[in-house]
Amino acid sequence: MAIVSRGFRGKRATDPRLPPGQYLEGGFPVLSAGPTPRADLATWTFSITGSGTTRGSWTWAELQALPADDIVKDIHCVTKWTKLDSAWRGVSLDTLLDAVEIDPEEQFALAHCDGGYTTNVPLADLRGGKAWIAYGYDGAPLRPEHGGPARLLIPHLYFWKSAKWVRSIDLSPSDTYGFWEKLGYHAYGDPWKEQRYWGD
Ligand SMILES: Nc1nc2c(c(=O)[nH]1)N[C@H]1C(S)=C(S)[C@@H](COP(=O)(O)O)O[C@H]1N2
Ligand SMILES: [Mo]
Repeated sequence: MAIVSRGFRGKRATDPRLPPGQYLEGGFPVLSAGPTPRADLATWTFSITGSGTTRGSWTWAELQALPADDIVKDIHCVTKWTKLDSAWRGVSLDTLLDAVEIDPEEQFALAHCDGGYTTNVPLADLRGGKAWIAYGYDGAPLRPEHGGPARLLIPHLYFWKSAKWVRSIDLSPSDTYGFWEKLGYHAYGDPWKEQRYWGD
């Protein structure tokens, strides 16, 4: 009887939303490679660039004026915590990318942040309702330690791709590794394929 009961509980403990090798985290850990930058919203802009030219740029007020989504997604950090049903508010990258000119060969993106952090992602992963510039979390402005005023949110990839304090996305015909990717993290980072490090 005890054995049956234990097996039953063991099975229920595995949430199907948990990717391989991950555990459930109830809190919201802060993971930053450096100090938290403080942005001045009066001069803040978010830009999309490519081949040395600016394709589009939005002030804080202009970004706030765009249609926003309320997003509820699971997020997966490569250090193995997964947070279910995290609730964000932000502007879809589809809205921003549709507003700018993009050369067909520019299929790679590198996000740049205040503080110097970078991360690469294929342009295709920023389209199709899969990525946002998020400025709200849990019904409040996104706190600075979690990337406020605004961060990239790409929940279908490991969370290091969700660049905090994002200021621009640079489009290019070639893929350039970002901060963690140069240090050995996987170029793509699919949590369901456990693409944590080079060679995974
Ligand atoms: N600019 C910047 N963005 C960043 C990071 C960082 O150090 N700097 N860390 C990444 C990593 S490894 C993770 S897991 C998440 C952590 O986000 P959080 O601190 O809101 O949990 O942010 C990602 N984005
Ligand atoms: Mo991370």
